[in-house]
Amino acid sequence: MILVFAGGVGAAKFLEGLVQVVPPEEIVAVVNTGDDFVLHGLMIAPDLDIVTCTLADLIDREQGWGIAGDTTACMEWLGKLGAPQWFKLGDRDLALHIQRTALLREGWTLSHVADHLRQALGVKVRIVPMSNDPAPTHIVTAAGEMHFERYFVERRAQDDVQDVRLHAAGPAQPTPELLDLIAQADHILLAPSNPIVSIGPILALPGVRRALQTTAVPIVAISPIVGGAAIKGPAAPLMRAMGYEVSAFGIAQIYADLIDTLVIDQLDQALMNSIKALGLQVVVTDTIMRDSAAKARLATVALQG
Ligand code: FO1
Repeated sequence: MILVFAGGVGAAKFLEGLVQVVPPEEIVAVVNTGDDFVLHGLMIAPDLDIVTCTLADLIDREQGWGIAGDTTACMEWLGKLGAPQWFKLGDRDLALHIQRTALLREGWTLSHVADHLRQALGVKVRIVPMSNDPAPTHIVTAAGEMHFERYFVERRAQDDVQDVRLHAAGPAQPTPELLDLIAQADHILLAPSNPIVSIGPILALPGVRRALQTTAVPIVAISPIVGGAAIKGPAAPLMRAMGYEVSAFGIAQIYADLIDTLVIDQLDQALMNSIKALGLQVVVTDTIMRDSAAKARLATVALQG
């Protein structure tokens, strides 16, 4: 079994590569829930939905989130009725949140809901939330402390980041099966997601780092930073705020005590020796997932790492 630590868009694209090179039934994605929040009275789970809808080939590929060709009738009426409009939710997207919220209210765990939704959408990869407890990521800025999505979407990541608070609602436990999945995995991959607010929340769960450090299985991470910049999302300001250089070397520093191999882009070839000096193996390749073949190639390289 191949266990992939996943955030949102970058991880979803990487998983689209992985399913081309190994049977999807052999893949388990453990997904960040730090972005989850309540809006319109609904339990929104951005990374779970991005991974699920991408693997279902339903995703809006322009945005990387939301459902392709979705309509916005409900959002328009929500606006007419005075509801917040800053987080764009299409009609089919809302159906996911309505059903998730209904099942959670009936007492289902988030894991059970995520598994039900991915099966309903025909996804063969197992999708496991990192925790069944609320584990919101808050960003501390000069304008105050706020949920990640308010910082990133509502306020367009304009605020200076002073700190990042993971699991800001209090102690969160890993999903019960997560530590077993780590122990049973034949490959453990950290997808090219934001190390601070996408992979970080998973690693911060009690027992996860220790489980990764004690498994004999090689742990391979793919750098989401190429040529000193993130392909998508706020990794740069968040890495800077946490005192890391915004580069593949910064990624290596964040993961140095956990991983065996870091896959970096050929643009970052010059960083190879400084990353090796941290005790890591380095694989240099084209990590830009510009098309299906590129995604499959990257997945193959990561599995060989
Ligand atoms: N990101 C935005 O920048 N603007 C949006 O309006 C937006 C809506 C949205 C709806 C559903 C969903 O699953 C994700 C959505 N995202 C939106 C993406 C999201 O903010 C981030 O990509 C993830 O939380 C980070 O991985």
